Amino acid sequence: MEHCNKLLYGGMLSLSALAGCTEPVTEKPLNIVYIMTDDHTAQMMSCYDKRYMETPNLDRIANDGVRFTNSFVANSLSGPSRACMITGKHSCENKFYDNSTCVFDASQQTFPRLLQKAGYQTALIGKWHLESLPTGFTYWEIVPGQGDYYNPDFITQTNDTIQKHGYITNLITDDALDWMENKRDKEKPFCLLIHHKAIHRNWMADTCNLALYEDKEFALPDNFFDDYNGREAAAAQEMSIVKDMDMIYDLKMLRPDKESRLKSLYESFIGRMDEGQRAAWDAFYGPVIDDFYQKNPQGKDLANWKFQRYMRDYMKTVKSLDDNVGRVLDYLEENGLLDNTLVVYTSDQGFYMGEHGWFDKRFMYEESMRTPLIMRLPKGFDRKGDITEMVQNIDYAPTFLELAGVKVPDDIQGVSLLPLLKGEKPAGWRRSLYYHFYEYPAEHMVKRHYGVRTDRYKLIHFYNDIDAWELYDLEKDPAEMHNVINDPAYSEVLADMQAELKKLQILYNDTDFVK
Ligand code: SGN
Ligand code: CA
Repeated sequence: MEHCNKLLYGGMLSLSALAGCTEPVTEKPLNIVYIMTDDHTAQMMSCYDKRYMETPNLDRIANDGVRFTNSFVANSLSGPSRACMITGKHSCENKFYDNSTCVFDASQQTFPRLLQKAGYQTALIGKWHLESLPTGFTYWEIVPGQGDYYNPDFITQTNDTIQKHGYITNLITDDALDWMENKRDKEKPFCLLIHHKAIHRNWMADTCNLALYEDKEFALPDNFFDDYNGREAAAAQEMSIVKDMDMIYDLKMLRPDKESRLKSLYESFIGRMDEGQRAAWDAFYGPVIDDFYQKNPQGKDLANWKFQRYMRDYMKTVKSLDDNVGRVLDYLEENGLLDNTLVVYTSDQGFYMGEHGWFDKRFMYEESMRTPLIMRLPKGFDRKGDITEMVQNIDYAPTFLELAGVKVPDDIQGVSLLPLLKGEKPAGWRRSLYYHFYEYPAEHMVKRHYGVRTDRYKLIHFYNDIDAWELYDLEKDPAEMHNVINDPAYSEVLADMQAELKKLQILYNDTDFVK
């Protein structure tokens, strides 16, 4: 019966073959539902990490499908990461290097454009962040820039800006369900990108979730009070929970007699709320604010207080997301779409939950270079459980194209994950990943760097106004606390990693940086 489970090429699933090896009577093309959040890190998903919170709907995807345990981005920042994902190319090739100076060249090749050309209905809903308007979509509705949590504006396909009433994660999902139900051509296969604003800073929960997790206390990560010894660039960042997290904007401790750098930004965000939303917000935060200023914690007590509030706000924001992923899964199930749809859940990068004392991302260190990646597979794909091969967000484009039966253009730098999803163990899978971060000088002051990661080692070069190399042995030092660049015991590893780095820079055309 082996052939009964075989996927036919051309993005078609032979249903009759699956049913009983008779002559094909009908073929259903495969759809793609790609859900991407912003700054949702694997530590905060129970299918990856049991320490903090339950995410039952995300776990449904992982339990019914696959979980990638070594999934990474190429440049840990929103716009660049999205550009890598949509083009299948590193930043040096798609030319969207950073959030602050770049505009995406929307005439370039992207997987939605190729899918649309091949007859797919393509849709994009939510955060886009590439500065130019989307191309290659049958339907789109995006939020301007980062978007707002409450009563957000949306830019429509006619280039109008409309304000919707409600909480962003619900509204994006409403729009996605409405498109699947009412707006698409149901005769055609579809590719729907649902791009959430959540879990981005400043982690504003929906009013119905404000009371959650308040009884939870979390242990500080072991390296929360990192001294950054031997890591000059790590010492220079401005993303410390203790030093840089804003008491009012991030931690919501608004009081008329208190000031902070980002107070006015926070006021503009809560200024978007209607009376009911604002009353619920104040009813929750009022007592927390009073208690905080009365106790006035200092030093390590204040650090711990900030960490607990950060964790709880973040988790409440994830809760809405998880519920809304559940709505999408239910819709697909109820409408008989699960069997011929690939459902992908990922984030535009990982995030620090207090590791090294940080929030934010950007660094090539593990927590931000990693990104969650789980998939529910269409019928006919046998793989279940963990996929341990190293994958990167440049791989999504070729995967989706191959799934749809569209030829993967030669200039795409990612590799299709389809063989892995079919349960094959491809010989000669890549042994290393390339990374390059450019946004500096900028917010959070993470210096420019590039590097290479293998399954065991990581080599990083920080450059521009610094010239610092770092080498980590991830097996012995998974938290990346000991830079062994000058340790003679690692001289052979270093030579090998330098050669690997050069190889990747040539392979991906990042040749200005070859040493
Ligand atoms: C905003 C945030 C930063 C964050 C960047 C990039 N500041 O500028 O903390 O690093 O976005 O995030 S805020 O004061 O506006 O909240 S990204 O995920 O979009 O790249
Ligand atoms: Ca992001």
